[in-house]
Amino acid sequence: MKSLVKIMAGLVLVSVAGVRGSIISENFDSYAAGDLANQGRWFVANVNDHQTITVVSGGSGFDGGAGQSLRMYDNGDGKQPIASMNFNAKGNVSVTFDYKCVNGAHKPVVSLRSGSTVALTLSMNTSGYVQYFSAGAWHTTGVALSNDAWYRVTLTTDLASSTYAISITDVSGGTVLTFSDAKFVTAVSNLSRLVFSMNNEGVGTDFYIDNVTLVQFRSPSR
Ligand SMILES: [Ca+2]
Repeated sequence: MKSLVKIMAGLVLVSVAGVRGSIISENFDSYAAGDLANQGRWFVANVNDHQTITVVSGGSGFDGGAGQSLRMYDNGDGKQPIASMNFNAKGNVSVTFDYKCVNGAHKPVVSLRSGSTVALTLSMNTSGYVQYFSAGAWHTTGVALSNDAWYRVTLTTDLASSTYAISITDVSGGTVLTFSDAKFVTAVSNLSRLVFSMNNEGVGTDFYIDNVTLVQFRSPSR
């Protein structure tokens, strides 16, 4: 029944928003546990004695903890561990992922890029507040996430206005954050790269990602 509801919800989404299909669908459950060393379409960088990016047992809280997830850890030597995936999208995209921060909120980062140009970047400050970067500064959304809890994050772009909507829910389905006017860092005409990373000061950062999906769609005006 659950999957039928999902399919029906998907059909509604197609008819309303003109979704053109899923480009990325990654639950990390098919990998052997261990380093995510450039497996599949993933590209991993800056992993060494101080930084690890590994597939670990224990999946998203949205899956009841079953399966596996991606763990990113940094105990600091000035490098930024990066896990990224390239894709080829025309028009706007919506990216969703499950997220849990365990050991402090020290700047986990997600960004969407067009080639090497950062279109948007979303992070948390050291108090856990969700923030986006634009016009040379971080801007808080006014909402903090708790440590050790899974959240489902959805980012939906509007290339025409260089803005994006942020939606975050918790495992009980409750809305944690809806923010419709986050600004891009740089205006772009297309998006082609999804990046999970952390800032240089992310010492002791330990966060998990699961159920990464990315769909592309064209709004009626594009
Ligand atoms: Ca999983």
